[in-house]
Amino acid sequence: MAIERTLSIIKPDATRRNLTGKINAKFEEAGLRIVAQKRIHLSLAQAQKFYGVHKDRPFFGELTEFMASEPVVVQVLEGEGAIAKNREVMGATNPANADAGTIRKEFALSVGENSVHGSDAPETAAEEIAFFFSGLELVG
Ligand code: RTP
Ligand code: MG
Repeated sequence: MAIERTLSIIKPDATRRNLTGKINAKFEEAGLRIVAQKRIHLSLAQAQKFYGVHKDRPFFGELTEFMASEPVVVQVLEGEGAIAKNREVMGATNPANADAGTIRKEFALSVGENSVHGSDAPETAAEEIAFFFSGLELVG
């Protein structure tokens, strides 16, 4: 399995509840290295651009308003098979369906306020990392 990088976002429901450290511990325990990280407050336009793939879904308004409601922590995680590994550590989108020990099982409030985002494929990971970070900010 190759070393990969993936884009992770700790969402407003989690930053608001001071869960950044506990969530980062889950990533690090799984062997994912945090090679870039910053706290930002997305504008609504930035959230709409980031989630453009979902623009026709019924939850688009709710999702983008939530993501712009309070600060988020955006980060790049690196490791063997990092894209799939991160999604394993995150758990299912709906916390009711997430496995025990996953971030969403332990911390998510609902299917919308589900604490973390993770890229879903190599192409989206590359696009999403470039959306938030310049090459200079990635410290491997
Ligand atoms: P993410 O993109 O945030 O990592 O989550 P995901 O792949 O597990 O889920 P996705 O289908 O890509 O949906 C993106 C985000 O939209 C919100 N959502 N709300 N109300 C709903 O039924 C609903 N469905 C999805 C969630 O915040 C989800 O993470
Ligand atoms: Mg997704």
